[in-house]
Amino acid sequence: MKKVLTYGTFDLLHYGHINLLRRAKQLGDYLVVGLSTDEFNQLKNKKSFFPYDKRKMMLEAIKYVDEVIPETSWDQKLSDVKKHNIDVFVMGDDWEGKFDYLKEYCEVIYLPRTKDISTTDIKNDLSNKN
Ligand code: C2G
Repeated sequence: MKKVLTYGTFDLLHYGHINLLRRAKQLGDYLVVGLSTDEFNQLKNKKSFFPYDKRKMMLEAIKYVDEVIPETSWDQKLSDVKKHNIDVFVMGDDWEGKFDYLKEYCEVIYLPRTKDISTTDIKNDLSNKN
């Protein structure tokens, strides 16, 4: 069984996230998603609209996602790759090159981001409408 791993906040879930998760799953048979906790989001200077448990519930409802684990630190990726026997690590290409250190342990693939959609844009558009 080919296992795939990716990480993210996945707040205000949108089609850019779904495109990423669909393509990630197509690279293997089992997709593990490391979901940023609310505390880790603070380290990422991100304040998500939905708390971790709601974001987790929504991710688990997506047919491409097989397992959701908490992402609590920048440094857990290598141990996650080993612990979960990961074959392929995937991120959107806004992270191009940032995780190449994992190439010794698994395939590392950066997928093109979906254009013209982001959680930040959604928030800005909604606040401008009011
Ligand atoms: N993404 C995408 N296209 C978009 C928006 C997001 O392909 N229009 C991808 C991102 O590249 C990322 C994933 O969807 O691979 C999740 O995006 P975010 O929730 O914004 O994740 P991020 O804050 O980049 O967290 O340790 C890694 C971090 O946790 C990644």
